[in-house]
Amino acid sequence: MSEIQALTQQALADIDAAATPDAIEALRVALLGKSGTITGRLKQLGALPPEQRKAAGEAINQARDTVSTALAARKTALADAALDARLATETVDVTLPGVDAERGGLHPISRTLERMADIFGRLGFELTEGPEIEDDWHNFEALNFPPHHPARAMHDTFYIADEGGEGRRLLRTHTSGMQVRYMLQAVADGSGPPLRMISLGKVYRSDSDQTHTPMFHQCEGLLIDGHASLADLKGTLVEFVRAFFERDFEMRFRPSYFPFTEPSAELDIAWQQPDGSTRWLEVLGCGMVHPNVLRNVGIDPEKYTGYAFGMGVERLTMLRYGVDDLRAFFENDVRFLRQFA
Ligand code: 2NL
Repeated sequence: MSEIQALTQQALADIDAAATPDAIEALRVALLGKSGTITGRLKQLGALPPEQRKAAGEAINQARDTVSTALAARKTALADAALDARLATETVDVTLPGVDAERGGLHPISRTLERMADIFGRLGFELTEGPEIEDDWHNFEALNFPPHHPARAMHDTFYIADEGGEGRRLLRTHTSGMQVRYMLQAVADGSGPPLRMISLGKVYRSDSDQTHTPMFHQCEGLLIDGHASLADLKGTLVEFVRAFFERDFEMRFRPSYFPFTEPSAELDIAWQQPDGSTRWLEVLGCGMVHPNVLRNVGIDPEKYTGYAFGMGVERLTMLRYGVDDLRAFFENDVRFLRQFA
């Protein structure tokens, strides 16, 4: 066997043994690259006696072609094997069901907040939202709460630590501070009265048991103009209750007390029990705005009257959807929440 044939045999054996694309590339460089063995033989041709050059040249060229073909074939074989291995492990079962994008939904409390804003919006009430940290004046003083009203006590209200006296701040116990701000603003910029607005949002009381949570939501409304009457208040609230529950109820206004309204009332609805009997259920509190409140924001109670109302969002949500445990709204159990989505 000639030397070039032996070299070719060895090269073919090496190529056959190469197990990776990198090994193939290394062999190509070693054999056919600039300083490769076969390239070297071609370079040495010129040193041979002229009569030997033709045969030697043909032999080397043939070796180069053979090796080159073998390299390409081995490279393809390795690539095919790698692809087969991937196909065997990375199988995709196109008959499997697809992965659904889960669609979220609004929390039932959010749904009620939107529902209230929508119904009162159609009745012409402007929606407002405001700060959850209030000062004593906006939360109590302006609203005619006497200095020693129980709601102002430490055990009912969350006060900001280390603050005392007139300017002490607190987590608002109702959204009424917003009605105060709204009235002050309207008087300042001359846009009202007349005015009508609602406020929606979180309120806080230091209270926690089966039927009370330290945070809950409130919706409050206020209308002031030259001739607002108790009849207007009743008409508006009866209409709201019908629209909210999408049902007709027997309703009654029962006398009550709030510091910021006089007279004050609570609105009850006749609720049909599963056993066929009816029960009066309280749904909201309301009344005619106390003259002291109007005076406190610079509105003349001799010229203007107003009505106001307030309701608990959780309470109305429980009634509308038949939820019997307040805590369900705060546990974030999707099995409960997805029923409202
Ligand atoms: C309830 C009762 C009520 C008001 C809120 C109010 C606000 C101003 C003036 C007069 Cl600025 N009144 N708000 C009036 C009566 C009742 O809420 O049971 N809420 C959960």
